[in-house]
Amino acid sequence: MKRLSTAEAAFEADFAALLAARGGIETSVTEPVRAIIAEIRARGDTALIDYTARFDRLALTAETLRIAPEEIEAEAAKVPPELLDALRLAATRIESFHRAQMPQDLHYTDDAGLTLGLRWTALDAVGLYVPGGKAAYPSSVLMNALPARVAGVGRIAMCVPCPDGVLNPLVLAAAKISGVTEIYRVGGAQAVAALAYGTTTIPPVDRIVGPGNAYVAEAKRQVFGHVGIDSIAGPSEVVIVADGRNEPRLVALDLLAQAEHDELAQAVLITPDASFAGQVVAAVARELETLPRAAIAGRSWADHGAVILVRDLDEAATLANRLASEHLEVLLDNAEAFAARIRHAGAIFIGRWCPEAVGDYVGGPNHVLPTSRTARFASGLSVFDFLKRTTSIATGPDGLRRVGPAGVALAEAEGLNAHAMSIAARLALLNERSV
Ligand code: HSO
Ligand code: ZN
Repeated sequence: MKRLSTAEAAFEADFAALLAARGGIETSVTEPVRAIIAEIRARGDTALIDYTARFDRLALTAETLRIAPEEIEAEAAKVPPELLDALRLAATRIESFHRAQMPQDLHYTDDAGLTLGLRWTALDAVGLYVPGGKAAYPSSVLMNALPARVAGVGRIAMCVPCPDGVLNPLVLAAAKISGVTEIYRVGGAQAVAALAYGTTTIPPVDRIVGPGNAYVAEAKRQVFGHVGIDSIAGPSEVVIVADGRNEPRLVALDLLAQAEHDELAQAVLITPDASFAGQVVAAVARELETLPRAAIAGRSWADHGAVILVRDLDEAATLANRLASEHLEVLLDNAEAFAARIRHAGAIFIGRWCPEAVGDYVGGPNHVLPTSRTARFASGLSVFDFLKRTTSIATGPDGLRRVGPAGVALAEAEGLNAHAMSIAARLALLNERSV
């Protein structure tokens, strides 16, 4: 864990090093992924079945690639009722928040007499990648699928690797609750390629979302352009701005909640209170003695954790903006006022009773958020990732008379004569008729 202090001369250099340490894209898998995508494009289902046998030790046929509805039912029925209730509560809250995001169309006639429109429509089909193993978070299924459904996407096709054929009941229950229309037991770059280009069994989709390992991320990069993708997620991160009036153990647990995601995750505490900082650091060490995921969380805290001592909360706000973190917790008296000063963060958690984990599961806003300082220019997943806009212009003779001549002038200046004439010829016709 690094200790920084704005009062020290070395601060700017230390802080720059902290910022620079994030990011970095895995590129060593570029070639193998290219080969996998080419195979899927050439041999479709057969290649998908071969790769699944090789990587997941699972023998599939064209009939069993897709998980049958009865199988989904049977697996989902294994989930304890209280856990199903929790999933449903989360789903309801996520759904209503995303419904509230739905934008309005535009349609108005302007001063020149042109009627201008902008209409939002949903994508036809979306692919949702769900990683296998421990990172198969049911909450992430809800966070990816529900915005698509709320946006009005017709097909939501999910791919999830099932090593040795093992299904994850909670993931399947989450898929069912959130309106996923079809589920395939395939993973890796081959699943991304199948979703992007389609096979006999898996019809192609228009956009692929969801987290995955380095192969999945690289495959998404390579199919981008042919289909849309969400942003490629880096390791998770949290910045916590806390004063000395917090319970050190609670702040330690919030830091560890981020650190336990990944050895590369980053948890940063910003505080004006040096003795409080010491108490939090001690509490982190204490909790690590018993935390089940201490190996991961301890590595993350040791390698990427940081405590930044500031002279006042103005400095804290400036640094939080410069860090542009995925998550920002504001554990202060006047937390709302502080949060209002933050412009760069994926999601803000306001007040001492609002740990980031609330937002991971049951808050309502999405937990798929921009990492690695991309909150400077990017946003979390929302209905907008599943919608697109079509604009329209309608005009009759009057509107054309008003704006046409300027269009002709610009077209001529660009040397595009057919453009100029397509307007000018109409203007000429209008002149003749009105004479
Ligand atoms: N904090 C993670 C999301 C997550 N947490 C899923 C628990 N499950 C990235 O925002
Ligand atoms: Zn989390």
